[in-house]
Amino acid sequence: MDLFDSFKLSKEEITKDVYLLREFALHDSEHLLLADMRAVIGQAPLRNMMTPMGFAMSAAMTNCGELGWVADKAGYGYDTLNTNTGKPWPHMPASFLQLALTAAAECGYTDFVPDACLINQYKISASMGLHQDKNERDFTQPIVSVSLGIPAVFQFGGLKRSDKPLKISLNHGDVVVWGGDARLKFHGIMPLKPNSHAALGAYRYNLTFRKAG
Ligand code: MD3
Ligand code: FE
Repeated sequence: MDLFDSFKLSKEEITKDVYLLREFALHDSEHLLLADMRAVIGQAPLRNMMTPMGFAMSAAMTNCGELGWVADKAGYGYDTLNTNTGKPWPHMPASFLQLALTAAAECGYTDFVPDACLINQYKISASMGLHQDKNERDFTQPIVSVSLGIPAVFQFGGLKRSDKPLKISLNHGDVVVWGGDARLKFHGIMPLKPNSHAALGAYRYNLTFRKAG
């Protein structure tokens, strides 16, 4: 009998190459994860970036790790510096890296080492339209996403924007690993419904781990 016997891993392949690990982020060290997230946000404040089209995104964002995802007039992509502070992004906390590595390994991605973690903060009614993640160099590397705070409905479509998306609810602590054929599929977040979470208030946070460089 060891500590790990007390938790039965829930892993479901919801559609090809998309693994949902319900509450996976709660088993390790949830409190450390939340404290580390607050510390990153303290060093690199969340802000609503502007798209190249001149629209403010409704999710507020920041990053940690070697590279950070940014949107500005020049386009979308990864940068080693936070343009708001002129400084490098905060280091990826050990609790973040540990969670991303263990989740990826559970799904067969044993050599995934993320160099970027995008933090998205959604307030009530914020959303993210259907899009593809294609600013990374190597699409054979998976993406690990961690949902925290109030629930959201995630939409997962196909390789064409017009493909009818599947909808799933993502709750506090849920982790999703996307790889293989799922890596370039359209996805988005429906507008958040009013709700509240004991530790995080009326917000949803998403940590998205990527090997970008
Ligand atoms: C499916 N974020 O930041 S994470 C994003 O909940 C983004 O904040 C959403 O989409 C969020 O780009 C969804 C889940 C996710 C991330 C990357 C994917 C799903 C993905 C890449 C390919 C397919
Ligand atoms: Fe995305």
